[in-house]
Amino acid sequence: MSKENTKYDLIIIGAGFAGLYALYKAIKRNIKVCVFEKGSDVGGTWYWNRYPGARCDVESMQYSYQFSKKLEQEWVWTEQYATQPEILKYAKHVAKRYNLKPYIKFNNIITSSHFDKKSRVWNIKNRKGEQFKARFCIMATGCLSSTYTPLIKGASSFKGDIFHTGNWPHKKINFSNKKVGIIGTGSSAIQSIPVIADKAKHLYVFQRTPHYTVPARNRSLIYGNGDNSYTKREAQGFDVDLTVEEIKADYSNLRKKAKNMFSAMAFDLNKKSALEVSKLERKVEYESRWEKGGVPFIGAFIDLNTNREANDTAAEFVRNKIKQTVKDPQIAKKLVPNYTIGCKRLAVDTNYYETYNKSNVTLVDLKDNPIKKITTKGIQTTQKEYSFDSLIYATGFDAMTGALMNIDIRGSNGIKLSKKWANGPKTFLGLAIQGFPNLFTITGPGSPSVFTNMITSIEQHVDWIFDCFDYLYTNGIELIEPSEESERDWVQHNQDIAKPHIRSSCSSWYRGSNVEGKPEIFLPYVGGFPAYVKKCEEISKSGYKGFLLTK
Ligand code: N01
Repeated sequence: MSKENTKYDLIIIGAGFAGLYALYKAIKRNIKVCVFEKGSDVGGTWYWNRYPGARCDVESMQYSYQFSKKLEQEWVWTEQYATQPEILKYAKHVAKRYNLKPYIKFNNIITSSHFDKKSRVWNIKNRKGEQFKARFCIMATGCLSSTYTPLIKGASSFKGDIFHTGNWPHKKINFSNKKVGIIGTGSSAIQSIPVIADKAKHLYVFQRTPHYTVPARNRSLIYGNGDNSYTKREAQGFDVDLTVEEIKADYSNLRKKAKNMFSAMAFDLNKKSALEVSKLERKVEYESRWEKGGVPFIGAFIDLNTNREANDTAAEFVRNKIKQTVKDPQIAKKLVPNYTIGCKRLAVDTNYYETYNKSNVTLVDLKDNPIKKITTKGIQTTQKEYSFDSLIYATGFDAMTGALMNIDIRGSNGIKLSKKWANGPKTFLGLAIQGFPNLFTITGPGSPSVFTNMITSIEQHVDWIFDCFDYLYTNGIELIEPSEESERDWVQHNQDIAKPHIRSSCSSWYRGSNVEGKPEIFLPYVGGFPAYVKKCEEISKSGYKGFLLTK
């Protein structure tokens, strides 16, 4: 086995949107760089999540890179919400357009990354036993890339086909005339259930907690020259879809508006409180957003994420929609969530609730009827055994920390990341970790990441890291890591602002509560994209205050 031991300036782990952009920047700067990628191609989350119905819930005109105006203008999206294959095609296009692939080692699983204090380099090993060295290491391993499969008694005895939505096979799976069981009702399940139900002989949905979802109202994007600018249409209240040419003509304005929003997504946010308007005005606002579709539903009023009473008006509206849509009142009752809306990530769907009106769909409420075990034929609950041909785990991810903790990362004193994070992740800005010099995490825990348009957050992180590289090179600094104090304060600040937030009011992967044994600590930064960017800029402008710099 070859022990390559090649030395790079920079090693990037992961060739999703984060890794690709970091690579692009490294090549531009003539940095000796190498990317390691587990998959056989680029795309990260969009390479793995190929389940039926997978698409993005951020508008495609916004879910794209903005580092190149040319790229922005030339790429053609076809739908309001792009499908997984289209997003993957985009990632491949970017890799080809900027000739990134020669720098990527595919089918390459990194197993360890150890910092050697003496030589000041990271020693990185892959599963084949090959070793590489680098001065800097960027972990572009993704927030939702380590799938979570709950340990259910008897799981290995199931004789049919087993799938996980987050690690879907690369061939077409045909569920026609098949009986299918799906565990979970989060975003992935909500997208796939209607599509699978269209084909399957029977679909059993095993639901532990009902999820809120709003209609996507996905549509084809309109091409053809219009004469209204984005700003003009904005003044009209976004009632009319813009043509793609109109959006592209005013792209920078759209991007600017997005960057001023909590979620780094441009949408119409009502500045009024839900509690200051009449019941009728509330209803009109919710109805209009329900009709327009998508996550902007949660922007109906300014305080839906911060005030429980306000939140309950939106939650009640959706609960009524579920009851109106699902014909069987007993089934509707099971689908109605009783917690705050937007606490778990608000899902966006096409015909989700309608699917429960189909005769080939059975909702199994695990609250009344818990799973006892998985059998050779299906799932045995306390009440009965459900038999099927295929079992799908739509059970989500070991979010934000899983992919990092899966690698044996050791810092300057040999300390293991998994040990340091045993009681929850500790980072400064979600970008860097005390005791782990010259290592950066893109959209790591403690950054806004999953609350935002991910591509925008990725670009902001990568730009910040490369500006930092420039500073280090210019000033002859060899090592950078956060101070203990700045890391401690950032972790504390994160927890302080998360505590009163609606997103802390239920159990979810944001808090690590979905994975058995994972410490419950709020993972993403909940202060919003603009506040976060301001903080990052203050730090870089101050000569990296809060970091220890060693010449
Ligand atoms: O995962 P989830 P996901 N027994 O963790 C259930 C992004 N995403 O893959 O709620 C029975 O949300 C669990 O039940 P409960 C998006 O950020 C984006 O769906 O814990 N059930 C839940 O219902 C999203 O939030 C897009 O009680 C069990 C489900 O499994 C994130 O990815 C599309 C169980 C897991 O839901 C994750 O979504 C898809 C058990 N032992 C995903 N364990 C778009 O852009 C877990 N569950 C549109």
